[in-house]
Amino acid sequence: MGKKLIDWPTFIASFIIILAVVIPLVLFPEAGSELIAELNDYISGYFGFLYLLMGLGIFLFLVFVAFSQNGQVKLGEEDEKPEFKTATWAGMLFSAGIGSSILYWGTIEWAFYYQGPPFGIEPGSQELETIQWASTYGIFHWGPIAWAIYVLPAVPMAYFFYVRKTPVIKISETVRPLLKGWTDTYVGKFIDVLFIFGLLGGAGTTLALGTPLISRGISDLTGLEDNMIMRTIILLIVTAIFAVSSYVGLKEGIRRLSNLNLALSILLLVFVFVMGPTLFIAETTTNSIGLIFDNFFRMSTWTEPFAQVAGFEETGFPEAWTVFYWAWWLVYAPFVGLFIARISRGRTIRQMIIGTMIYGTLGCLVFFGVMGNFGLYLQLTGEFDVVSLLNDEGAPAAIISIINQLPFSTVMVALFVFLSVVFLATTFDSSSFILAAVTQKKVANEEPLRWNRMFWAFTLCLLPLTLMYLGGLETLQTASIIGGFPLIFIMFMIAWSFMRTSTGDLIADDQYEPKTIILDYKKVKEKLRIKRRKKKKKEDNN
Ligand code: NM2
Repeated sequence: MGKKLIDWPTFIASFIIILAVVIPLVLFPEAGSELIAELNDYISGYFGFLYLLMGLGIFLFLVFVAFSQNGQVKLGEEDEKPEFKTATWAGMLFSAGIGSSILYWGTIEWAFYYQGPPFGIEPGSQELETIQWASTYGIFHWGPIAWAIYVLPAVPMAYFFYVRKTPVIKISETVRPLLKGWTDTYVGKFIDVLFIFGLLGGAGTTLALGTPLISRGISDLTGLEDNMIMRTIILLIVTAIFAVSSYVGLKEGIRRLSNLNLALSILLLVFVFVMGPTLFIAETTTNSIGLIFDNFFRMSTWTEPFAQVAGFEETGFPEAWTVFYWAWWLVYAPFVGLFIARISRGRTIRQMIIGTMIYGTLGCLVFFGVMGNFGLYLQLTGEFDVVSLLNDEGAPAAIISIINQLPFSTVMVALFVFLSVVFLATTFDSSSFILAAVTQKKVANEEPLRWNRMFWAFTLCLLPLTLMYLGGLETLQTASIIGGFPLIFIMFMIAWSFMRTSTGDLIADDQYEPKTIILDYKKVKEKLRIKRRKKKKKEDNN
């Protein structure tokens, strides 16, 4: 069974961590919930600004890289054409980075902001301001900074793949230029375990959010009661769908399903846009674009600093939302980054960075613009009181009810549930793939061992199951916030390592011209050596 292939220290350490989190929570749910709430307050309260700075920092750094000499580096041979057409590339990029959560938050995020607006706006008193931000803030949280967080690890990975020709799958490998020999010791393993810890937290949030949504939808369609048993069964069935298809080698099947998902998502969006309040959606979304451009830096740095000391009422908005989101994107970044790197052969670093930020943002903008503003429209016109339902019965109920307001409501709810199931199954697919790959010493034929993938697929269920039992949005968010914390520092190391390596390579090549790069690092070293020798000779002669 290829046991020799397993990197046991990483494997066991990761498994122990997950058990160490899950078992106490199951045994002591109340004390566990309290502890989680305290940890959340502590990390997001004291270090929230760090997450915000990281987000903005990564964005500015990547814009700099894209337009610097490093950005012109071609990921592949000098005259190579991009492996995928741009439209295909953008679609793949989007499916890799986005899962069922966009159905959830895209439809309902506005309703949270409508009740708890940002920037100290009094809910109910400044109606226009409140509405404007309600329809806009979600787009910001799924916008350029979020996608910048995704693409940062992709940059060194793609560079190592296609320029240095060294395959990189573990996150510890991307910081090798900095860690050097330490990468192969426990320091490197520790970094990989931290990444696994983060991903388990992020996937925990995703699965614990997505499952109740599916459950509510099925209950709506079938009349069955939506309860914990049904949710548990759904989570296990989704895992099993993925596990079986992956075990019998239906990898192609999952990929097709995920393409189908993209097509059906577009269908859903077009349907809602055309059959729903088309002009309202178009105008509100356009308005949001302007609002974000105008307030980009304000939104990315707003920490609500004076509330505590000056006695204003503290809303906790930045911690509950922006900090949570940056953490959530962060925990997914290393593995989505790996995927982005894989599909970007033949592009330049600049194209990869700017393309990811633009296409990713546009995709999310359309989702939030159409789905969110449809819900907002129902609320504002009084056609349907989404907010009351949200407060009484929770987000999944509110989301399914919004979809129920569409023409052909049963078909649309069924479509929505189907989309969520496939989105969740693909999250299992990619997350378990990467968890298995990271816990192996070697990955033969680019496929981790099957049993190892199965193992992680089912292990992935443990945390969301526990989180669902504990309940509460904050609990789910905390999983990502805690999981993401160590990654802030790792991201910094990744950026540093990349600059060190790529700039070193570029400087080393005196023949450097835009779009030509050194593909062979040994050659670079040789060149450097010759240069040094020549210099020394000159000095000796003098
Ligand atoms: N992100 C995009 O749950 C999902 O849809 C996976 C979530 C990080 C907010 C990604």
